[in-house]
Amino acid sequence: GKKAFIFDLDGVIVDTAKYHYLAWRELANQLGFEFTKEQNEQLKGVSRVRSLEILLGIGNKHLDDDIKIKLLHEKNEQYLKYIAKMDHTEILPGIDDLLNYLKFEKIPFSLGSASKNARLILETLNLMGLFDSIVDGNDVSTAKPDPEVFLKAAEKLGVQPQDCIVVEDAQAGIQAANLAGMTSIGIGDKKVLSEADFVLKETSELTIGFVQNLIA
Ligand code: B16
Ligand code: MG
Repeated sequence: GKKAFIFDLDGVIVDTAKYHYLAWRELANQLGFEFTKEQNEQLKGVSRVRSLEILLGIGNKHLDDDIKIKLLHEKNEQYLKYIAKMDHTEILPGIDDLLNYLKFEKIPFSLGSASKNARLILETLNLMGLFDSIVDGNDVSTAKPDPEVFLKAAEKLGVQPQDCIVVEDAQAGIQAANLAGMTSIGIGDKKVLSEADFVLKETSELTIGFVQNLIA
């Protein structure tokens, strides 16, 4: 059948992970504990609510639900301040060329992200119009590794799951793609992303040549 691509946002299209990290670290410091870059790896691809639970676990903090809701709001406000300063130059290497190539070849592609800020980020980067469909944290009831986000994207594109190729930087995202019966490409560490069908170290390796071979 007709092939299609589904792209994760954070860590694939743009490096927003650094801004998530800064905002979560500020929150941790405010609560009186440290939060390292290594610990931040645990939050990649994970929903906002689950991220707070992991963070509070690291700091060994037990808080009431109403305080947690307030902290989630504060973290997002802080994150949005960073996002607002972001521009087109922060799109990860090779991604712009690849999206334009797919567009030219009429190969459809969708976003498949856990982020509730995905649409805002794509607007900021001037990429919104390029995507044939967008499925993000507002559209799903279950988070990765559940395949819902990618299955919804395939449905919106009108393409069978087995014809979809997912590009992901998080282990939970690769698991979701595999559960959806899709081809998975991991961007990052081979050890972390060992379940992926293909692993590339960085987005610059996701070349037009690589894609041509894959869909040939
Ligand atoms: P938000 P992705 C994920 O985006 C991030 O990797 C993860 O760190 C974040 O907690 C999650 O989105 C929710 O983001 O707070 O903006 O709703 O990698 O699935 O594109
Ligand atoms: Mg990601």
